Amino acid sequence: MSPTPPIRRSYETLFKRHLGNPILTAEMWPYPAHTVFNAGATRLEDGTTLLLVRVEDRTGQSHLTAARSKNGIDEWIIDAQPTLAPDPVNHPEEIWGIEDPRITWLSDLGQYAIAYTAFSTSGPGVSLALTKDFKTFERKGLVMQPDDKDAALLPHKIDGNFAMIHRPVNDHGAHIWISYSPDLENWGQHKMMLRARKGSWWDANKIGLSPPLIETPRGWLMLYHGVRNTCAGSLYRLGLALFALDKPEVCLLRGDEWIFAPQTEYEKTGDVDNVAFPCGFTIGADGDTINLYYGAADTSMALATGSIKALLEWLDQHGRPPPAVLTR
Ligand code: BMA
Repeated sequence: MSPTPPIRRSYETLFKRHLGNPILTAEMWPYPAHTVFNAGATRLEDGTTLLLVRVEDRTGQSHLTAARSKNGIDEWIIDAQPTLAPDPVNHPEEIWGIEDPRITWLSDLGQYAIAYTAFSTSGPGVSLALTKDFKTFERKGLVMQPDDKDAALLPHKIDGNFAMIHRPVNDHGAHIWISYSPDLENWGQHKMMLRARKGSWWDANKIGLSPPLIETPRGWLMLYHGVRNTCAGSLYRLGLALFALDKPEVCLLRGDEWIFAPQTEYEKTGDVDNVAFPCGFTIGADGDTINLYYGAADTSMALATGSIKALLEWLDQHGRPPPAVLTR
């Protein structure tokens, strides 16, 4: 029998905001930019933290630009020009810009995979690009047709196939799915991973993957955003779930409560108020610290740190296997 959880006097703080937030703003950009947010993140071989930042200009369209820092906190060196710009001539699906990249190091290929939103005239879809150095890119093109977004690859193959998480939308809702591919181009074996809940739940209206999954000995840890529509607009908050290592579509535990929500001025006020939207993380040298990079109010970039161990402990106390159908 599991031990009785201690009585709670307040909610746990699982992610601590960096006091210097926001860590990246449009004012720091080497060229005109309106907002900088929703960056993918990775740590390069030499220890440098690289953020691939979504930059929106005054046309309203977005491109991606790399910012590099030795400590992942400050002294960012930002590319002087867009690092990955939309290419509507060869990729018409990018006509209205490219957004929200998630980066995964694929050890099988010795390359980084970037899954990003391509904003086409039919809506947002998922595109993939590969790179070794964040200077040159091999575009794989649109791999999931609109409406689909919030995608990231798993870092290694599952049963001989690449795996990608994504969030298609249809009349039946916006839920998180996983699909498999032998070659990163042909995708199949589509499986539902996690459903948006209903009614008054904090994650009732839409859910989507936030950063790529975090691999732990106990399973794949997922931070996902849940959206609740209110009369005052949408609220974006973060929840936690754990999936089986060998069968990532199997959810082992899902927390009922959100664990992170817009609270500070830079998260509550901006182009889109009340948004905390992480698209990337790095792991600290201790193997436990999560540096979570998130877009704040679709305006700037912020950083918060958490612990894998603490997240798993929280899920043990506050999570449960999801029922087959969530109608409550
Ligand atoms: C989502 C995405 C994000 C954005 C968020 C809040 O649907 O488009 O890029 O940060 O909405 O506006």
